[in-house]
Amino acid sequence: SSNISYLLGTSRLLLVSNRLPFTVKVDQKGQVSLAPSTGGLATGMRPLLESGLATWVGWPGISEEAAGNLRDSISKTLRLRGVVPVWLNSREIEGYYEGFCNSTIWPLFHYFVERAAYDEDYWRWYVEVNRKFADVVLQAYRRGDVIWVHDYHLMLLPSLLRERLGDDVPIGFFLHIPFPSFEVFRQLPWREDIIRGLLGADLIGFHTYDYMNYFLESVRRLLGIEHYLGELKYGERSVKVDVFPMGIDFGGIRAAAMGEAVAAKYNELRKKLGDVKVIFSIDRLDYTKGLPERLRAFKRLLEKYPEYRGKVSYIFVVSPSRERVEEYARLKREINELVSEINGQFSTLEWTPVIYIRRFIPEEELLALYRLANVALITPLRDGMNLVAKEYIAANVGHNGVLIISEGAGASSDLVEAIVVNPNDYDGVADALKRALDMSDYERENRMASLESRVSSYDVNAWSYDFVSTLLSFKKTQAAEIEE
Ligand code: GDG
Repeated sequence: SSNISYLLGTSRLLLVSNRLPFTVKVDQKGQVSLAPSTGGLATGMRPLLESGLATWVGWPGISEEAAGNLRDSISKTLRLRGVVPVWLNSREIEGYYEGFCNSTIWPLFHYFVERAAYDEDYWRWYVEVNRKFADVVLQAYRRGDVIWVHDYHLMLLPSLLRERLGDDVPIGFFLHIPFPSFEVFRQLPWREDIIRGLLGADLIGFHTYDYMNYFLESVRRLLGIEHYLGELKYGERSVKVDVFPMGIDFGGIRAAAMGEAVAAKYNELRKKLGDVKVIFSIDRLDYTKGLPERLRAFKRLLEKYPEYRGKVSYIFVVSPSRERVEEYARLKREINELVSEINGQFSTLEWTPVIYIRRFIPEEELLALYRLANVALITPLRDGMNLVAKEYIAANVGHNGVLIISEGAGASSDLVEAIVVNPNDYDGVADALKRALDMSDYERENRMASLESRVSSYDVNAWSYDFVSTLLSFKKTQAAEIEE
């Protein structure tokens, strides 16, 4: 972040995302507290906020009604931390967040086409809330600010800001989820609005080349605009499109994983588990993460290779997410059934095949589990990047682990020394598990060392530096060309 400071000079970075790096909690006595939000975006960018280089605009995670008469004092507390809240009422949360964001865009962009709801009202709320964000950003904006908008909740915002701030203000946009192929994207009734909304930015970033190319193809097919080396003309302006595979706070995670608290937790868990090998995964509860499929693959391992019975346990952590969307309740039931089926069929008095933890676990425990795990089984059906895979590499300090990653995760194009699998191929995943469990020390060491050097060299600081410097230098060339 010190590099970024050099880059920014006297400018401020104005980060805009749906969620803030803090979630506001109000307890029964009306006491307000701020809990740091987890997730890659929050942990990755929080240092920029704490160093005073950035101001952050976003939704505090509770409704305006729930905040009630504490609203203004919460806003004040947040402002002292460099955060500007966008308050949403429960109608807006329903229509925009639970509706258009999580019931239309999220399923469609992850290729769950039949789950995508096309609802005029959702769309109207999406437009409305994007406008609301624009108003708050404009109030927070100071001359010289560099604006960086994040993710699928705010795809109209770049254009809304451009209209009101003019062409000189640098505006970047980064998409944290996949951008789907044109055949899927075209199903969206508001496809052109979305594309035009995004093209208000100077720089549009994606995790992988595939996502970038799908986006460029959509621009070409819908607007007839061709690009040259990722640059295109939109009206009078130029727009650059590029790839920035998001990283993690490698140094921070490595240091914490080697710290005393995690070591104590690690020793405690190791003792409790005895000498079984551990397969581990952690995901938010989400149908994109391939959770039932993964349980079926683990079951296949126990059926196909009975020698692992009693020898390996799967620690399966699912943290709560978007509880109010009906799809998620159904998924929870399906997982419950599969876990009890596997445990009912294979458990012994000494051994439990699937250790299912369905709650948010503290960071120390998470890091201890990363250190402990012989195999990290990260097999989402689709995932923009997947930071868990990268965190595992940072925290697996003893190099005693093997990473299995799905080809549906953006991270699979970064982490080429992992074992790459198709998450729908249960036999293939079972075989990959066997291969990982039986891997020689030599091969495991080598793979882990290469993965480690990838993940440590392009960490989250390098990522944000890369994005902001690309945005600023692109802006500078533009200005120079206009002067000529
Ligand atoms: C989106 C994209 C993309 C989860 N449960 C617990 C916990 N976590 C932390 C993990 C990790 C983060 O949450 C999850 O990040 P992912 O990248 O794996 O997935 P999404 O939340 O879906 O994020 C994704 C990302 O944006 C960034 O661009 O990679 O593809 O979908 O940091 O550690 N942390 C703790 N306890 C939990 O129970 N402590």
